[in-house]
Amino acid sequence: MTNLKDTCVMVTGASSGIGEACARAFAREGARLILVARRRERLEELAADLGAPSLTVELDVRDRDAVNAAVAALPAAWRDIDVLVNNAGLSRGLDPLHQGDHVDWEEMIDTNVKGLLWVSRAVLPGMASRDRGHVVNIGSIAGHEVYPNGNVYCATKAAVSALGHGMRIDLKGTRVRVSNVDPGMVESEFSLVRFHGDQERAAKVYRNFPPLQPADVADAVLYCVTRPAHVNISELVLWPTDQKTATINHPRGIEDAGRVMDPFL
Ligand code: NDP
Ligand code: 8X3
Repeated sequence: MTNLKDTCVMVTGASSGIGEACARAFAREGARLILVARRRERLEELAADLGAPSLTVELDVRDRDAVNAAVAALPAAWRDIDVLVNNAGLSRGLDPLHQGDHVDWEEMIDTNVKGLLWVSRAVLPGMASRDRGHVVNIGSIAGHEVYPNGNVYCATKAAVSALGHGMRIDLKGTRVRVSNVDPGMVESEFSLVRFHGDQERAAKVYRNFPPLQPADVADAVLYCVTRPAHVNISELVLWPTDQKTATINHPRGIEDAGRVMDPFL
C-alpha cells in the first residue's frame, strides 16, 4: 500500500461535500493538504479542524490566469504536489435542452471541464518531471448515462471521463497514475447549488433512499491512491445500493416502495 504520510495533496472544491470529506480522509492518513475553493472562510474553518498541516488557497478554477498564478505562488515546501483531487464542480438547472439557460451551461462547462483542465495543466508538468504523482478526477455516473434534463451536466461529466482517460494515456512513460472516481447520488450541497438555493426541492432529491455520503466517495478516492505503485485504477463507479441507474431506484420507507421513481422530481 502507498503510504500517504507527509505527502502533499491538493483538493479542489474542498469547502464542501466530497472535497471536504477527501481533505479529512487524507489528513487522517498523515498527508499535508492544499485546500482550494472560492469560499475562504469555509477553507479556514476546515484547515483549523483538520489537525494536519494545510494551506488554504482561495481560487476560482474557472480563471485560468488565477489558477496559474496560484500554483506558481505555492511556497517551496508545497510545490511538489503528490496527489491532485480534481473535485471542484457543480450542476446548474435541470431543464430540457431546448429550454436551458446559457448562463447555467457556461458555468458548468467553465467549472467542470475548463476548470479541471486549467488546474491539471498547471499541476501535471511537475508530476511528470518528478516521475511521480496521482490525479483523481471526480466524474459521475452522469458521465456514463444521460438522464432526462441532465443534458449539459451529463456532457461535462462525459468530458471529465474522456479527459481522465486521456491524461492516463498521455502520461505514458511516467509513473504518474490517473483515476476517475464516478459516484451516483451523494448527499452534499450539490442539489442546493443545482436548484439555485431552493432548499425544499434539493431536500426531495435525497428523501427516497439512503444516498452515498461524501465520506463514502472519499473512501473510494483513498482506495485508488493507496494501491501499490504498479496498480492504476482507471475508473471506479460507486452507487447507493438502492440506486440502479440515474432514474431507477428502490425507494424505502414510503408506501409505494418498489415503484420506479424519478429522484429529480
Ligand atoms: P458541493 O456543492 O457540496 O461541493 C462543490 C465544491 O466545488 C465546493 O467546495 C465548491 O466550493 C467547489 N467549486 C464549485 N465551483 C468552483 C469554482 N469555480 N472554483 C473553485 N471551486 C469551486 O457538491 P459535491 O461535493 O457533491 O460535488 C463535488 C464534485 O462531485 C462535483 O464535481 C460534482 O459534479 C461531483 N459529483 C457529485 C455528486 C452528487 O450527487 N453530489 C455525484 C457525482 C459527482 P466554493 O463554492 O467555495 O468555490
Ligand atoms: C451527480 C449525480 O445523478 O445527480 O453527478 O447526476 S447525478
